[in-house]
Amino acid sequence: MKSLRGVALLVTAVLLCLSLTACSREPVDEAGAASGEPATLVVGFSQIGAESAWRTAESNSIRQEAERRGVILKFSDAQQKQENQIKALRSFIAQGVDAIILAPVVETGWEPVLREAKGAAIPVILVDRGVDVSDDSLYVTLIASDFVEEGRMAARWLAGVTDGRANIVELQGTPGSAPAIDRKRGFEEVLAEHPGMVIVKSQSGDFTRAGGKQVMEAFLKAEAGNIDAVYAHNDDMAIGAIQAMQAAGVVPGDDILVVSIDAVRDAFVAMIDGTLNATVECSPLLGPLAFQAVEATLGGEELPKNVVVPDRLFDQSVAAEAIKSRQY
Ligand code: GYE
Repeated sequence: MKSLRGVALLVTAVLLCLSLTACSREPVDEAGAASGEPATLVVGFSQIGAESAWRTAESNSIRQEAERRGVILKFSDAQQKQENQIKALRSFIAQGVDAIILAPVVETGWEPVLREAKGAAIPVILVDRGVDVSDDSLYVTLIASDFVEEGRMAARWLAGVTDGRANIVELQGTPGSAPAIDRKRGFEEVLAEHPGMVIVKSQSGDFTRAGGKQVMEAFLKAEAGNIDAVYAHNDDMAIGAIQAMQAAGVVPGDDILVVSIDAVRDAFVAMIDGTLNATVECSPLLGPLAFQAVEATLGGEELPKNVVVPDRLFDQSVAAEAIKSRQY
């Protein structure tokens, strides 16, 4: 595993390289060539949906950065359905956009449409979630957090505060999505070193508050008095689970510890209230990196296949101070 410092250096180097490239490129279309003005880029963004506060923050970041750069953004919300994303990509290809930014809902099933984009010479930049394809030339780069490491961080924190002994219930993200697969994997990797830490129940809450609440209600009924901790793959599900506990007369953050991932504003509010114990940051502010990558690749640059956005963990002891500088 790379050290955090190593990853930070890598990210800095990539940012520098991307920004230098971005500065040197002046896109020119026919009208622009005639007038001497740079052309306006047209970029299609296929977003998953609006299932969580994280997702809304990511959409805002992409929109703001497009506006800041004067890029025409074609924004498509797939309402959590891969088939809608595939339709959006086909429509972007038919319209002849300059580039596509894709946040893929699940990992598999992308090859045919990515081949169509490649056939039309439209570069695809992946943001936030990865895909499982046999040919990685089908996308330019993936800009995302290391979800496996996020899962490890959550488990290490829980092992520390429970002395390695806890009955855990897990609220998983969307089945088949990169963050659900990898956050589970990283968490379980650390649990393997702590035989006293056991996942007693695990189910998907689809990354939503309503899903987290509903699944936690069922867990509380099935495992009454037997749950020491909740591990939620995102803050929204953790907040739903907190509501379920409160309705059942259980004190969240105390009777049952709660650790989740994302570090959205409401997670800090919950930590200050004492109902959430810790959250691992996952930055949704991917707009600047995504458009730097778009401009760099259109300028003919080779980009690294994976740009890792570094994350950190916040607990209740730092929440009141940290919330002042949170941007999402
Ligand atoms: O953690 C969750 C969202 O893909 C990293 O998706 C993203 C995840 C994020 O719905 O809140």
